[in-house]
Amino acid sequence: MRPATVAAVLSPYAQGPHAGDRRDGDSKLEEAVGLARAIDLDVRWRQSVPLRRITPATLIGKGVVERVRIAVEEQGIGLVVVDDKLTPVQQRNLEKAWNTKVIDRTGLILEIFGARARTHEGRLQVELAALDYQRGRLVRSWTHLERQRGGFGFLGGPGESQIEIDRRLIGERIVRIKRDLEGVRKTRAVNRSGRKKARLPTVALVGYTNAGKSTLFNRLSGADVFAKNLLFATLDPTMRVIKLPGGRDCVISDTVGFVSDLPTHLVAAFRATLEEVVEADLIVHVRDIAHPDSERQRADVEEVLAALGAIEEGGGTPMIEALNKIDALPVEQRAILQSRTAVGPERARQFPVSALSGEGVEALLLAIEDLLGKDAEAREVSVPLSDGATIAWLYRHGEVRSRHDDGEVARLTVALDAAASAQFERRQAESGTR
Ligand SMILES: Nc1nc2c(ncn2[C@@H]2O[C@H](COP(=O)(O)OP(=O)(O)O)[C@@H](O)[C@H]2O)c(=O)[nH]1
Ligand SMILES: [Mg+2]
Repeated sequence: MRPATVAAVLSPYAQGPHAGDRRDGDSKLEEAVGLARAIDLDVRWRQSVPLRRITPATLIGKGVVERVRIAVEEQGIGLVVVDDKLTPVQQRNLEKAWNTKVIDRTGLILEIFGARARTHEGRLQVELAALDYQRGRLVRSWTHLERQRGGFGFLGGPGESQIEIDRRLIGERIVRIKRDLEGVRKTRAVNRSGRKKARLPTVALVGYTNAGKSTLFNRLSGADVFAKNLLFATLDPTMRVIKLPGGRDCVISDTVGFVSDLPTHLVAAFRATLEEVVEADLIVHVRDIAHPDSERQRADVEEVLAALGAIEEGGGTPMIEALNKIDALPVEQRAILQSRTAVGPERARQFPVSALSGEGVEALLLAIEDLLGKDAEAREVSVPLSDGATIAWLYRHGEVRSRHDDGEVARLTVALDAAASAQFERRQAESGTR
């Protein structure tokens, strides 16, 4: 494994007359650090800076630029993330001032998506967004160079300057990707239904950045992260096979986190990285229940999942919520939450946990097992229509998904949990010996 890049995160926030600005600034910084960690940056220095006015050349003011310069030098920082939008000129000026690489928020998010896009479609979609971003940089950052060079254009056609060639190449690549995407979309549905049958049941963890998905992922898989990372360095580190309490295996996947104020031109790329969620057998929505925006975040996540067709009213993939970070709640609030989820209608849907301490995680695992159990044991059975007792038994103990009566027999697709399934085997064996 290559050593992690030592990074600094600088999070500018608009400072107005509101008392909440400071806290907004803090949670914005926290999120930015969470994003940086998502691509394994080793964040050694972080700071949130109020932006009273914008300095055109560098976005942030002179004093802050100098403070960062010192930190970069002292800590051996190789990359500074500026959690805002930088123009190409600002980015270049900061790189010069700090003598280090600088990326802005969009650049960081694109890095994450690029590292995490798993499907062909996801990769195409991310590349499309990245090219678009690059093209924007190219146009503006090269303009003055071009003027200096006088536009010889000896590399291209008549009168074509380097920037125009680059722009044209990017444009051509974009056209090609768009065409590929069309093709991928057409075959997607077919592939999906074919794949779903042969594999282990999959649980996808979704939620906002910093909700605790990765912490829960590690907790659920009981992983000694360090050792595992070394062992499986070449495997996808965001998927693991875990053993459920009852002994069954399932795959658990840690997905790309939702990001607050996602730049609109990155929405398609983000959704593409969530493709795998659509194919999951169960979605666990990890929520930071101690976050002040917890409810709004929940609504956001559900809206996106619904738009992807991952969850639907009265169908689709089952979803439960892990209400994470209960250890960070005030004692009374936590008690209320725990009693509500112990008896209320939320009982089967919401599970208070602390990924950090492990509290509640066993109950969550049992719920996962229960929900997967129903799905995985779906099977097809044929019962003589004369055997009304068995048919009635299947309706009572299982979930009948489909039924075709075919002459003398009823052909049923029925989902049975492990216990019901065993019982059914016994019934069949008994009726066979009669
Ligand atoms: N207090 C508390 N902090 C947690 C808990 N779970 C995760 N965190 C912290 O929240 C931050 C983000 O966690 P992480 O797992 O990286 O979130 P992700 O972005 O959703 O993968 C880290 O600083 C974790 O230590 C929890 O149950 N309680
Ligand atoms: Mg994570």
